[in-house]
Amino acid sequence: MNKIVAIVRDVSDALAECELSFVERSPIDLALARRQHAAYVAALESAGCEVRVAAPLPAMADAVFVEDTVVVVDELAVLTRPGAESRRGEGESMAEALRPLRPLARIEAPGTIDGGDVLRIGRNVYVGRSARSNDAGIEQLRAHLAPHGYSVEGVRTRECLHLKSAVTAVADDIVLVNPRWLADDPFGGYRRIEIDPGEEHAANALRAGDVVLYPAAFPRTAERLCAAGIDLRLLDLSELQKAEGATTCCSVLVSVRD
Ligand code: CIR
Repeated sequence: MNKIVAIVRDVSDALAECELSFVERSPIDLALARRQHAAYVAALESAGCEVRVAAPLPAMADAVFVEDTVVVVDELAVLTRPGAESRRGEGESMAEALRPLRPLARIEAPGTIDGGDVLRIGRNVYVGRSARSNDAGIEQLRAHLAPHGYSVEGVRTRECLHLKSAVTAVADDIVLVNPRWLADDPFGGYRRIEIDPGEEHAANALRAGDVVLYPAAFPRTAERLCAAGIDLRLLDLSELQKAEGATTCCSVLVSVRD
């Protein structure tokens, strides 16, 4: 039997100084952000995940968004080199959390990758060619993953932070897509659910075991997901969304043999 270990990190005191690219800065209620994060962690636990909390980094504004620091597959974990310089100090404590679980590899300069740009569906790995992830980083990721049987394909995005802002997988064969944010679309081989056009940030959903964690802020897209038989756990993530965070970004899920 496999279990899922979910690595998370508490919301930093400095969240209000987060990086922002496509979202206007607005006041963040830190206490509410922490309560919303606690509910997210509880949802992971009730989905059957074993939650482990990485070392706190109170001065690093974006440290709660652990997804960007590492790409995990069954065979190894690749520590990224995030595209935003302010985020490059987040990785070492994630390396500590991952060392017992996977052999570690690293993306080196001049390569950059944000984990939010990396969508794995089975043995297919799609990587956003965004402002955060460059071709050198994608080439290095391919060199780490191809020997283990993964294909790695760059996908151009537009007007959004990461590839997983534009597309995520909600089942083995179903993608949830905002087509307007994809400049390339190699997802024709999957069943597709398009977001409601009035909910442009709605394409980011987190599969955890048999359920999908999803923002309550996108009810019309949620209806489309429910109609397709997806079992949603709705969460209020308003304060993390103000920091341009999404649902996948606050955890790293690692499948581990029990
Ligand atoms: C950043 O711009 O890096 C953070 N404020 C948000 C990162 C969100 N990461 C993600 O969705 N994977």
